[in-house]
Amino acid sequence: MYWQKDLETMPPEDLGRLQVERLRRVLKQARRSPFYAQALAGLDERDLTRPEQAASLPFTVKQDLRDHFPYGFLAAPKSQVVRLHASSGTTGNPTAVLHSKSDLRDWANLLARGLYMAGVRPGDVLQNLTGYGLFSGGLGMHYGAERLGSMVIPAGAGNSRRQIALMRQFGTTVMHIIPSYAFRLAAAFGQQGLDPRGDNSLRIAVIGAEPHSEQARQRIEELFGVKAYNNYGLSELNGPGVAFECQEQNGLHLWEDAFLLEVVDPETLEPVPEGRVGELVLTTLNRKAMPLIRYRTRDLAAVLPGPCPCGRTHRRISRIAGRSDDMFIIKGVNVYPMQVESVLMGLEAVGNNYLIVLQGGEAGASMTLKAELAAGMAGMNSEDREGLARRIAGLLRDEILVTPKVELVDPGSLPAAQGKAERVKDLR
Ligand code: DLL
Repeated sequence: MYWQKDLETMPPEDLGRLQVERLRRVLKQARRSPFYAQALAGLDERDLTRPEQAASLPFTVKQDLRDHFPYGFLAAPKSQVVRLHASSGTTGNPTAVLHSKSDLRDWANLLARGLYMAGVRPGDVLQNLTGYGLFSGGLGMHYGAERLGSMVIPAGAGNSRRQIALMRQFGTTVMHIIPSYAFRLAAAFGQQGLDPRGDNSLRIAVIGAEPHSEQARQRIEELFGVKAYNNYGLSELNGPGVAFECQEQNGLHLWEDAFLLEVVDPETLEPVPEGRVGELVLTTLNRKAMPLIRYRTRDLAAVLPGPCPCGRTHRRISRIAGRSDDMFIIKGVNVYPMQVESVLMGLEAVGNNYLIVLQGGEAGASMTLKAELAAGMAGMNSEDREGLARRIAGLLRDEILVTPKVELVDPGSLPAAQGKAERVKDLR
């Protein structure tokens, strides 16, 4: 049932002690980098005796990584670096993340742990449908699944026809996939006259890399007849496998022997209590080449209270409610795309792709929601379309306090991204 029982079920006090030990070690290591030599000058890590005292350390933000690109965070001799990944950011310098051999070993092990927790076993055939290359989802998941001992098909992103062929030829039982692509893949099964539920051997989907609602997860489970497990991470902190859902599907266990977890109010930077949504702040506890101390992820989630029936003691976080960068303000109201998505995906007649368009103009800002109809609904007459659009506008007004203009379009007519879906187009 467990990949590493001792670590996964470690009593919280022991886990705390392990964290302090590792925190001291990683602070010492971090100060070998040019950035932390300055940022942590004068620190004596032996003063830290409890994990909570990490709150006295300075934060690290993405801009620091950009400003000290490419080697300013390197804390080990360059000859020990064996891999580079980069974050998928679209603006400015990319952020380079450097890994040593032991970093890669630790990362693969964490992923094997998560996959095993979700029910993946040696003998499974895992098709990895995320991009290989600088993106961490490809190679990261690849080595984790190999470490576990499953057979990996390094299919990479896109080319649904070939994906489906591979799945059917090799009897794929597990797929690693970005949620928005899972919907397109299901549609591609249909276009070939195949049933995504019946015409493959899939049992498990591991989904992550972009925010998605609980409703989207349920749709993926139904479409493919699988269990879908959420897997969270970001390249700065390895990539996939920072937190992973167990078979209870009640939040994601964040691996606290590898990351020190804090949740802060993104405005005041003060800690928020358990159960309240805030920004995840993470410290790497094991990294050698590029330790990060109190890294502000920009991702919003809450620590969930109470123990998990699976027996693992590592605290659970809620699914990511959104990134603080994704939030948009319209008519004075803060809105996250996930709020819109959960309304849309709760309606059977609505499909899986949508786009929020924000426009300025003399009459003030406006929000238009373009949503695809569900596959069987393309023939819906205009009167019914208008009725459904009005209903969606009403549900959204209740959820986000703003009434958008809703346009229902035919299935497959909105642009589909190659990698992560873009949900908001801000033309203001
Ligand atoms: O997306 C790492 C990854 C790959 C995770 C494959 C899971 C599966 P980046 O490209 O650096 O790394 O993007 C990281 O994606 O800060 C979140 O905003 C978002 N994200 C990642 N996983 C989830 C998830 C990879 N499960 C950024 N739910 C993060 C919601 C997620 N958002």
